Amino acid sequence: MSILSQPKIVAGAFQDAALGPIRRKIEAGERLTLEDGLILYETPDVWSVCQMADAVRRQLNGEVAYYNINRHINYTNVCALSCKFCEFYRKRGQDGAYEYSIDEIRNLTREAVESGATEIHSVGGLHPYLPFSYYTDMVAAIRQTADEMGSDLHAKAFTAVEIVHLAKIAKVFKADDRQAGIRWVLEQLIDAGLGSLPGGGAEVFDDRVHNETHKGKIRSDVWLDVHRVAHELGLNTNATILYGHIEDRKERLVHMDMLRKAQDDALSRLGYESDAQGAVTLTREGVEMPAAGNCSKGGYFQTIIPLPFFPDGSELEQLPGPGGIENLRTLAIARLMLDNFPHVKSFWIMQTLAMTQLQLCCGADDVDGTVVWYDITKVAGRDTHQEVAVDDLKKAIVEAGFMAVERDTLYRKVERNGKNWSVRER
Ligand code: V47
Repeated sequence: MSILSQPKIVAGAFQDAALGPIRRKIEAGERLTLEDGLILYETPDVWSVCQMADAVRRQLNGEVAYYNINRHINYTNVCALSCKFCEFYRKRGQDGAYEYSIDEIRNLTREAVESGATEIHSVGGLHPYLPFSYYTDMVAAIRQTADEMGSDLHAKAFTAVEIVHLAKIAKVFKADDRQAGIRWVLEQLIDAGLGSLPGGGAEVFDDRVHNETHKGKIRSDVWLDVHRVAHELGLNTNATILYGHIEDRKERLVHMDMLRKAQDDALSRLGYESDAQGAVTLTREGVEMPAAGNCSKGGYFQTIIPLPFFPDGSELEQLPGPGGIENLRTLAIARLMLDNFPHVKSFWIMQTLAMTQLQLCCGADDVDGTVVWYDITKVAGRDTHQEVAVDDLKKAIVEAGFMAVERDTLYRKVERNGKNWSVRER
């Protein structure tokens, strides 16, 4: 039976004939072009776009919607960069600037384990003075504290931007052989207990946007290098796109295309066959999803997380930020374009839980998470304590029509008994 034959969302009042050929490509598991992406962005029939994304999401993940119990740690807001979209960074000595000691990281880890968390997600600014050992000590402190408490808590830490910063601090970053320094840093962090890389710092892979909003940060080629080396070392990673500021929709689509090409390479290393254009799609009939968990044969991108721009407090505060329909549409298009990404995550902290519920119906299969403290963006009126109870998360998922399944960082199903948990083997 066609994956689109049982629509969950009835098409709205708008009918756009331009969607027909796209629908047929999706049904055949064919890759969409940038032109297709633009049609999906421009059609007034947004509900059909959402409906197609929902169908693909059900093909890949069935009736399941994942959630996780985690803690985000933003270990410092001191940053050498001054990205225009960011309200989080401070300069050293400035009011509100902070950095956590390793003892504070240990305490936060203890609290996370006590609350039954399966993951610590730790990222921060590019601190100009902390030594390289601070970062390996941080990962080791997370893992050792968890081990002492009998927990398999996963340490997911450091965006690609931080990894390159660490290579510079350790004086191993060479412009003519970038990957060697990146590899060395990742190997040290893996030895200390790092389990995966988050997807932050990607912003929009475009030189114009880079020069206007986050000059000084690594460019797309370096971001992709970090993830490639991580994959080669067997780490799974995530990817983001920060949309709704000065970029245009075509630039978003180019970003998605660059990510799916990088994923083609990662999946090829895992033995997937590509088509004549080098594309590996998971939506083709008979193609299996990559196994959950890290794998010595190589890692891959697990999920794309579309992040809507929050203007408040940033240098781009005059911009309105994306509206609800744009958020739904962008997530749905990410699901349709990124045919080789197993998962699409809705980060409720930036979307709100209500929008996350709608996104579950329009392509998302995953919700991050119980979170607790989050400093990088704040939904209006909230302080940095942003926590959602597990029951509320589950209720939101079930209300959206899905089966709530707890996962660990590597998308293995979690068996839970109160605060104690384990993962089913792969
Ligand atoms: O890298 C910064 C973005 C990212 C703003 O990998 C902003 O599982 C919106 O990457 N408005 C951090 N976004 C968050 C992130 C993330 C979140 C959840 C899960 C995962 C994962 C990754 O937030 C930054 C930057 O791209 N950001 N400022 C802003 N004003």
